Amino acid sequence: MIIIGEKINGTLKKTAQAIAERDAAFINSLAARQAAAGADYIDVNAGTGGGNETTDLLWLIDIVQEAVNVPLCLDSANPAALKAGMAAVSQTPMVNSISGEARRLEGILPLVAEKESPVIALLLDDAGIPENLEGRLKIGRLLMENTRSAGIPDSRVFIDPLAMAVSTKTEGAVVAIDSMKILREEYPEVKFSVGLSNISFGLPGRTLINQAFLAQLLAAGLDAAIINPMEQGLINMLYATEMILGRDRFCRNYTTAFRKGRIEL
Ligand code: THG
Repeated sequence: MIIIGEKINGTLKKTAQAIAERDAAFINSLAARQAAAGADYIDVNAGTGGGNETTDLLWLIDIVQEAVNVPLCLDSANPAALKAGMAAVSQTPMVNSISGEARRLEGILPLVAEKESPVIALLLDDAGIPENLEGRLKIGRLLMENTRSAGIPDSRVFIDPLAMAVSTKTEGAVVAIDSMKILREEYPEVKFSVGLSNISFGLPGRTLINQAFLAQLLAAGLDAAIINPMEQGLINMLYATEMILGRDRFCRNYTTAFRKGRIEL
């Protein structure tokens, strides 16, 4: 599974402060620690509070690219910021994200097609996040129609089913998992990604909930997740579950991770 490190996010208080103060050491350390913990991509989200998102994003990109040799996941709803970011990166980034919102389809999809970037596609539209399964599926199908007509191969699209916090939506996880299962049948080449930790918002013992959800998502064929790669229990669960699901020949990944201290109990 592709690990996208979530910690450089301007909606988090400490990161927002570091961006505002241009505290390069703080950002550098977050990037380095996530890469060392196994992040395949580093998510960079400049947030929208206070500063200029495009300027802030470009600053973050520079710092992260100096710190690590890992591609970026450019996290913004703003087509102009994403365009500037895509021109500034040294390795093909993941674009996070398009959705069924007209502004994003029009502004971001052509950039993704041109640069041949993988892209995350959120199951929401101008009316928001649909609560029920049918609403999610409808947006998924619309998104696939759009990516296909833009010439983007299905295999470069990561659908994000958007799990709502289970504390407020009893079936938040189930709706996400079911939409994955159905869209996977309809579009066998398409990939799936989630922002994992939203599921546990507002509840105690969050890592336990994140881990239980991750195991179910992997069983349903999850390909990527935006997570905190320093959350040790989650990494443990990832290796064990991939092995249990028959995706780890001779248990090589699991045993190697154990030997190298990547898995730790
Ligand atoms: N899908 C996609 N992109 C996303 C999300 C998604 N990007 C943003 C977000 N969701 C994923 N990123 C984060 C980054 C940090 C945290 C959670 C998600 C985080 N949260 C703690 C919390 O919620 O309590 C800490 C908050 C704090 O420190 O203030 O750390 O779903 N495509």
